[in-house]
Amino acid sequence: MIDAELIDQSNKARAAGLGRDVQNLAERLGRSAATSAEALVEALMAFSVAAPSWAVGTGGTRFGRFPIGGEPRTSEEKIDDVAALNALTRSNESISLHVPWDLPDDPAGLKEYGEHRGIRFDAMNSNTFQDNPSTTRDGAITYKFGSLANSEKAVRDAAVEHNKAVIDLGVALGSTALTVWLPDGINHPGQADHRTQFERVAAGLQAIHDHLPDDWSMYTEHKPYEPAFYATVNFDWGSSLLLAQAAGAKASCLVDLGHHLPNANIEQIVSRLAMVGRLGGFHFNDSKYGDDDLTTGSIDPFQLFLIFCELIRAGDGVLPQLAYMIDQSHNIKDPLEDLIQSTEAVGIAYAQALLVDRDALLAAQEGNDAALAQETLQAAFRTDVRPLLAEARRRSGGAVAPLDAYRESGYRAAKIAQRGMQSVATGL
Ligand code: RM4
Ligand code: MN
Ligand code: MN
Repeated sequence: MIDAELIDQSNKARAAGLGRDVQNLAERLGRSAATSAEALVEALMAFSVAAPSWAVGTGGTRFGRFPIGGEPRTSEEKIDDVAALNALTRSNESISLHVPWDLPDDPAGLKEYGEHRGIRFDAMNSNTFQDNPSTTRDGAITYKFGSLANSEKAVRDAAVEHNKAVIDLGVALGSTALTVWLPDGINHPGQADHRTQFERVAAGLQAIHDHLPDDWSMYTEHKPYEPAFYATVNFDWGSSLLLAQAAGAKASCLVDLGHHLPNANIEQIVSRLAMVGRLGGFHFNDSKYGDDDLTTGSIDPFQLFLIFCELIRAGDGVLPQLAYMIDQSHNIKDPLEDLIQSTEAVGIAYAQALLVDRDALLAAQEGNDAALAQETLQAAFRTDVRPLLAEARRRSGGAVAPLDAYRESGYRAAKIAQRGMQSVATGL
């Protein structure tokens, strides 16, 4: 664990500087109660973004993987890493499991393990993009040609059963949501029929939906390509919406920021889905070309800001309660450092979106004053809100400078000593 004493020492050294920065910012902001420094700090203190269990290890690429060492070997060790992250940020209070990469023998024990470390279980993820022991059954069943859209009924049934089992496991862990990202699609034109595939997936999702407990939600996550490269069944937000509608009332759409064709206007997609009440959640990451899974906000922080503006618009001034998660693959950075940076980027975009003078923006929009509308957005986006994030962390018991504190803690070296240099977290 990250020692509270260490965080305290690290914060003490930064206390005076932070105090001055917050004070300066408070004087400059303070326009209205809703956008005061105090209101922003409180909003940030209440915000948490889930960490995926598969991102606490290095992901690698199709061409290779460079283990950083000390990577978690079990779901318990993944929880340890998220707990360490949360000790620093106080904004990552839950972990999202991927099954069967995470397949506890003793769910009640794992739940308790999380509880002792202050970590809840976020949305569950089902994996039908690989064969796995619980569904392949002696090689008779394979997802090579898809799961819910497979031409063989036995495979489709196995995929539905896997999702139901993931829901049951989630119930035992105290989770309340299932995210379904499917591999189904077509690699070669003519290989399968678009419509038949879609109808099969819709029917499968319906069956899975009917297994959800009353207080559960289900998220359909679209992606334009990968693992299928000619067409994927759930390829865009339109298909995702149709599938969520077909699945049932508890289903809504999950937007992974890396799952769009180049130049897609993601904030507009967010607006549309929110408008029809089917925006379920996010997988945060950033990208230049495709599903690059880079550090959130590292390539296009303005887009992230605009997405949060749409969220605040949807919640009429407050952030809607959706499933917020980071979904990244860390190739060359220490995963925990990358998650610290991504969490910070999400918080920055959130705070900046809260800062937007919504009345002024509306007046500019209704008055067709494009220049003033831009000024209004830029005034918020150009504000360095980082002291408010640091203050929110400090008040919650986290680190003013989480990356520095992480390095000072020697956490990675300790984990290398404990877990070894070649440990592996996920099953890819
Ligand atoms: C996919 C997608 C899913 C994630 C897998 C590992 O590209 O983003 O959300 O579960 O990767
Ligand atoms: Mn994702
Ligand atoms: Mn992805």
